[in-house]
Amino acid sequence: MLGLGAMGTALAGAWLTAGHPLTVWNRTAARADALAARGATVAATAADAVAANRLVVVCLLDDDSVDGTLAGVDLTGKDLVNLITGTPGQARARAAWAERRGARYLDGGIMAVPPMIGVPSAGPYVFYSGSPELFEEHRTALAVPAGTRYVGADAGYAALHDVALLSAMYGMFAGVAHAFALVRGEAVAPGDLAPLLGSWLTAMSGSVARTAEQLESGDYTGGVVSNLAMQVAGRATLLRTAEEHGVSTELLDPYFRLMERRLEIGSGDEDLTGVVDLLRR
Ligand code: FVH
Repeated sequence: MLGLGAMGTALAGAWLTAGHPLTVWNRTAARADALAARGATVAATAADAVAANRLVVVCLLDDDSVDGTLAGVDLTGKDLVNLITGTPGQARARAAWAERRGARYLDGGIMAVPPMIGVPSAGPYVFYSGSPELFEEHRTALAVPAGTRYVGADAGYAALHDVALLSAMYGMFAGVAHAFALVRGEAVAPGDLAPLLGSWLTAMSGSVARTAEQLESGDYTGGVVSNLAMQVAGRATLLRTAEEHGVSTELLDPYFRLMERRLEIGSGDEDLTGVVDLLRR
């Protein structure tokens, strides 16, 4: 295991708890102390850690730190599992790089934060893509800290799924920030709004499946619940409320602009699925 930041330490801890023999390495050596006390073997160098076992798991900060850490390290015959959050392009390049060095490669995208690791009831999982043989061979060990979802032999697909989900999450965070900004300074406690926001977002999440159905069928008018023409008209209320409350509309504006563009081309009887097509360059 290379990389003992917040996530690497959580992963290593889960493997140790499950009784897996583990060799660890971290650039700042002191971060390995607690794991050593729990039975991990601490390697002096990244090369020593890689040499210790066939399965090599990397959880460093980013692609550059993987490059720097593994430069010149012999990867012949190794099974390299890279769990950094990177782009699909970086994953594909890293897979080709590993293959040139005689290693099999699996890329991972972690859908969890460190406290969820090793806690199945919290629902952590990791997207994996790349060598199917590597995945099958190490499936049991990989499933110890978090669930596994193999999404294809294209090494970029784990990152693609990971970044798609994270991007949707930031859209949700943006909406939540705007909602809290609206009630700030009013006699509405954030703690009172929070459960209402949470349950409303959960109720609205049903639209995700409808969007997928429309994208797959190509018919964006099927099963429309709230048409675009009505929603574009309604945006004025949201913008005016923001103005009345001294709240910037900078988080809402880009999405509303896309809705307007879609309406301008005559899609008023659809709902919001057409925005997807406007985003593709
Ligand atoms: N923590 C989270 O919530 C997210 C959850 C989803 C997945 N991400 C990704 O996981 C990767 C590691 O994240 P992390 O949380 O462990 O990150 P840090 O706690 O900041 O630890 C970073 C480790 O990387 C080492 N490191 C950084 N730069 C270098 C370098 N140039 N050479 C060698 N090692 C490097 C750092 O070492 P040190 O600072 O202790 O010496 C830590 O071990 C990441 O891709 C997330 O996006 C986490």
